[in-house]
Amino acid sequence: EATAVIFDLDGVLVDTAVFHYQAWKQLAKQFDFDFTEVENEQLKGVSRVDSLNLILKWANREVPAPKKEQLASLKNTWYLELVEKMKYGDVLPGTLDLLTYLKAADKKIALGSASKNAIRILEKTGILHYFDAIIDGNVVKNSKPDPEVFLKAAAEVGIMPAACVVLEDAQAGIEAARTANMPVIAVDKSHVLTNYNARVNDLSEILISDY
Ligand code: B16
Ligand code: MG
Repeated sequence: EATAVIFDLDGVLVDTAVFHYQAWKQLAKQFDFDFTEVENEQLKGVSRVDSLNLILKWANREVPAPKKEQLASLKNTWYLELVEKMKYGDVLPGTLDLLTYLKAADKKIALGSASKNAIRILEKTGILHYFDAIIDGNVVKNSKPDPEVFLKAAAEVGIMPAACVVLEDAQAGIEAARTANMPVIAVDKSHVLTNYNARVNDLSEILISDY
């Protein structure tokens, strides 16, 4: 039975992927690249700088480092404008029930996200107070599939990796959890992920006592 649950953010708790998509699309337009949802899929769980590098590669563009920083920060400004429109309770199906259940059952709740905007998003949607530990893009050196983010989360809540369960919507996150020796439940409506221990369409399908 899991003693701690480590949540990915984007695609598991909140639907911010659509905001990332809009902001990247707007940025790509600046260099005449038509960024589509197919490419956006490949950016799930990928850090901001790695995402920009991929888009530049797809667009066949080379830009110097300072310009890259400028582009990433412009994208983030646009992204945050969309995040600011989020409201209390703007979370994916099953999120509030699961967090409430876990709290009542005295399980540790941690965040393991690549995002540098994680705390703002948890605040805006009203779920920040549930978390015992927040490990995000500001704390982690090596992005998923490196297990660092989940190992740090487990350490911070004081639970052995094997007694944690990870909830993820990206393949890189699943690999990170496996390498961390943690069971992982894929949140994967579209059946595109592999190598997980269990799969759900969304958090409303999770009976955490099973893990
Ligand atoms: P930011 P997750 C990831 O969140 C997103 O899936 C990915 O698309 C994004 O580029 C990354 O966070 C970084 O986000 O620009 O806010 O730092 O799924 O790891 O919670
Ligand atoms: Mg995700």
